[in-house]
Amino acid sequence: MRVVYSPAHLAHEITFETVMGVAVPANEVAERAERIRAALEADGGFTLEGPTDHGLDPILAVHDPGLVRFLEEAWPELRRSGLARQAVIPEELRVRPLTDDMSAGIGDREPRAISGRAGYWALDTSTPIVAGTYVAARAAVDVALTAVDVVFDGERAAYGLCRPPGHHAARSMYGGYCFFNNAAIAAQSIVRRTGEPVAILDLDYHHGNGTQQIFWRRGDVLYASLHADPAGQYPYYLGYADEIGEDEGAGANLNLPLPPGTGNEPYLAAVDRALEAIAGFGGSVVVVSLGFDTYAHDPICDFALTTDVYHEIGRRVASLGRSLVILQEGGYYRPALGENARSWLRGAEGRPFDPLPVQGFSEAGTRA
Ligand code: SP5
Ligand code: ZN
Repeated sequence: MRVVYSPAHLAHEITFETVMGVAVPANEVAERAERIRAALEADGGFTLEGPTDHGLDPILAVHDPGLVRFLEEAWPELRRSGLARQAVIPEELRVRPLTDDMSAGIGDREPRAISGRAGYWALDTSTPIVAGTYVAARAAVDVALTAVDVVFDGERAAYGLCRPPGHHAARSMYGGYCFFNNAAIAAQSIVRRTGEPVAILDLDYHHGNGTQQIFWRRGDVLYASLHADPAGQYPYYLGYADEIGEDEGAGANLNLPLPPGTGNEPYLAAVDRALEAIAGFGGSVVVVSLGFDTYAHDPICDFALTTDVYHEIGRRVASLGRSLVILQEGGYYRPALGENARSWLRGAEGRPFDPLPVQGFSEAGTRA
C-alpha cells in the first residue's frame, strides 16, 4: 500500500497540555507518527512518499478564512506580545450563553489580543499552538489530499499518516488536538473531483464533532461514526444517536455511541451497522478517520480493542468494495501504535495479520 508521510509534523512539537487548568505531559506527540512510520517501513509491504503542495483553496472550501488566518498568526503574535508563554492556549472561551437572548451577530467580533483571539476560535484548552503548528497542520492537509491523489491514480487504498489529527476541527473552530479537518477536506475534494457522494467512516474513539458540523446539512456526504458515549467522554456536547443531520443532510449523519469498556465483539457489530449504512449510500470512495485510541491500553480512553481486531476491521471495511482514503486521527498508547496501524492496513489490503513477535511490550501492555 502507498503511504503518504511528511516529516513536517515534527515541527508541531508539543510537550504539555492542560487538564482542568493543570499542565500534564502531552498526549498528541510527534513520537506517535514516528512509531507508525517505523512499523510500516519495517513491514516491507508499504511504500512511503511525501505529500505534494495543494495550496489553501481546499482548506478554504471547508474552513472559515478567519480560522486559517488565526492559526497562521497565533504563534508570531504570542511572540510579539512579549508574553513569556510556551504555547498559545486560551483562558477565556466564547461560550454560547454569553449572548443568549441577543440578536445574531452580537458577540461575533474577533478580539485583537492573542488570548481573546484563541478563545474565540478554540473548543478547549488542551490544544496548544506552538511555533511549528501551522506548518505541520498545513502539511497534514497535504498528506490527506495526496492520499486522495493516490486513490485517483488507481490505487484501491491509500493511507495518509496525518499529524496533527483533524476530526474535532469544525468550520470555524480548532480543538481536540486538531487544527484543520483533514478528513473533511479530503472528502470535499473527492466530491468536487467526482461529483459523486462520499462516505466518511470515523473509527476514532472520540466523536468527530468537527466532521459532523461541516457536513451537517449536506446530503452528498455521509458521516458515520463509532465513538464513546459523549455523556462521559470528550467532546461531550455532540455525538448522540439522535443527531441525524438537517435539511438535505437529514439522515446523512449516523452516530453510534458505545458504552465504556466496549470490546472487540460489540465494536465489530457496530462497524457492521456503519458499513451497512455506507453500502446503502452512493459513491465509490470512502474516507476513513482512523484512530487507535480504541485500543485496550490507551491512556486517556476506555475501550478494549486488541491488535488482531484492527486487522478484522480493516478487512471488513475493504469488503465494501469501495476505494479507501485512510487518514490517521488519534491513538495515544505509543508502544502499540505501529503494530495496530500495520494490522489494520494489512487487513484492508487482504494480507494476513502476521503479528510481530513481542517487541518490548506484550498484548497485556506490560513490558516484556
Ligand atoms: C484526535 C483525538 O483523539 N483527540 C482527542 C482529544 C481529547 N481531548 C481531551 C483530553 C482529556 C484528557 N484527559 C486526561 C485524563 C487522564 N486520566
Ligand atoms: Zn480520539
